[in-house]
Amino acid sequence: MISTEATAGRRCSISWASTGIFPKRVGTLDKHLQPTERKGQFMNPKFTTLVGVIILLMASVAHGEGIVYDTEYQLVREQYAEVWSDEDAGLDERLAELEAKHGKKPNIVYFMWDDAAYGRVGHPMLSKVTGMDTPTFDRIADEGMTFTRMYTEPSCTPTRVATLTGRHPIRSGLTQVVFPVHAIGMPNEEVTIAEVLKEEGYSTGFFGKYHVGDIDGSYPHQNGFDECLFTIYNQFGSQFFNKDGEDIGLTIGFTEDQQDRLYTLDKNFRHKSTIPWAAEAKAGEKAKQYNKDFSYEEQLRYVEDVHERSINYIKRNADAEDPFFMCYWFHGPNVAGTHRLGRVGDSSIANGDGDGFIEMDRKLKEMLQVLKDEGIEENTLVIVMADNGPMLEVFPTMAGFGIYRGGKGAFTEGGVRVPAFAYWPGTIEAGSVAGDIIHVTDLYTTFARLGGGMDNIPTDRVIDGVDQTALLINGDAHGRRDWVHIYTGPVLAATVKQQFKRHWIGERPGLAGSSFFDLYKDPREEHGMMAQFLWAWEPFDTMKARHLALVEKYPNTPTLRGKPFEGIELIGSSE
Ligand SMILES: [Ca+2]
Repeated sequence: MISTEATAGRRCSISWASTGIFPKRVGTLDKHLQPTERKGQFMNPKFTTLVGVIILLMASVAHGEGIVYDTEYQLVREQYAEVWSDEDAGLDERLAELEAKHGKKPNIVYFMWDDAAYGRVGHPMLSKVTGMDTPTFDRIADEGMTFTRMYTEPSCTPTRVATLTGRHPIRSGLTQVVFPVHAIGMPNEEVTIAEVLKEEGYSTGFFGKYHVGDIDGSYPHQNGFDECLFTIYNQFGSQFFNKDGEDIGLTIGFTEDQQDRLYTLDKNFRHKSTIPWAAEAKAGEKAKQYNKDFSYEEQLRYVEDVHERSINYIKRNADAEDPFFMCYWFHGPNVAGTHRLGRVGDSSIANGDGDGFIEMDRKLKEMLQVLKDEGIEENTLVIVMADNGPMLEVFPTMAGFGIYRGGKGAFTEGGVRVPAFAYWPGTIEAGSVAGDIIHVTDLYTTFARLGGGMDNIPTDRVIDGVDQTALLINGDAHGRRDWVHIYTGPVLAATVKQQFKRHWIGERPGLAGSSFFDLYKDPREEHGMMAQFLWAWEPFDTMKARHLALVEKYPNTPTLRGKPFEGIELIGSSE
């Protein structure tokens, strides 16, 4: 039995773990999960303010002064103030050495793709289970870091907003996936990671699936990106919202062919097929519609063009004086596979999304090769990850693979725990595996730290992302988060703390309910427990209450609505 003191102490003395006296414990940061006399005090806003002031006064906390983190982080940071301060000093030295060596801050390439189950790539033995090989992902895992607990939001738009803003998307009012024509978007007042880095002189590029709004002010070139080719929505528009999509039953009733002729009165119920689903733009200029129409050919042209522009962007910026931040958010592979054009796939599940993964793997390989050829791979952090769990609703176009329960949209692990890797030769330990919890918002704060832009993070709102530079550089068990709140839409659906999880949805009022899970023993969340976790009832309740109390102090922004496609020069349809 390991005492609480010894468990917490592993972070203070790494050598303990290596002696074998204390088996490695992952995810336990907070010494106060179990009830203590301090719990009630944290509910008092005055006390919370006092803690905040104390933290601010501690000169040893050298990073992120003034940032309003979620309460949970404030409490954990207080417990590790000295340890993390020392660790931060070491990290600063390390980063300064790198900067001196390369003559600039690190480039950051953020490669994100759409919808995948944890384990789908980067684990060759599991890849064989689904009948495909993705050697580039395997190589990234071999030569970089695999995150085993990367949490996202449960769907596309929310995750993308979360990572751009460093905040749970409910805080900026964007809790739903944007489809044609919702006419909502990320408020321009949000300060994106591109803006944070731009302020430090970074060049910024966005290529691929953006999907955070269809109204003026929400587009990437209006939110810190210098040059962009971006989708307003997702892949459905180009692939399913057309006659081909209807012929194979993926869409019903979009085209006039399938509309009732006799009783249809309202001609405007269905949107016209001239909706722009992709646009290109430069900062300060008006965006221009990119897609000619809704077709699979247009989708493929887009995927190829995004790739080409990403590669060219890297080449153009490799030798530049300033570092660059590039988002290459792959427009697939879930429904961007090669199967519908009749190409020959390499996977054993040709005609499924396996082909799409293999195509993505090839593109990733090319991109990594360019970083190497340009001589910048040792000064470039590459993050590679999916944005949420698999979209199980379109089986068998997407495989039903998944070791966790649920897919896209679910608050169970299958919805929010995704394949994710970090690659930075010479800096990130090859073949390392992180058991620490990391949330997609953490990338915001971590990128800011690496780019020297912590001071550009706004201090008038809650920031959910915490700096995980220590995890990247010092490795497993150096993470700074042991919790995550999981929203589904605007509802706080579950909370994870350490290896435990509590579902809030389905709770019985007045009783804790069988809603506690031990994710180590029951990763699929199939055995909800109550009696065993009566100790955790109050700590979880308190955790939720203090998270929501901060929302009262810093209210969420209501969903921003506007006129669709304003700010985009439309070219119309070629049909
Ligand atoms: Ca997605």
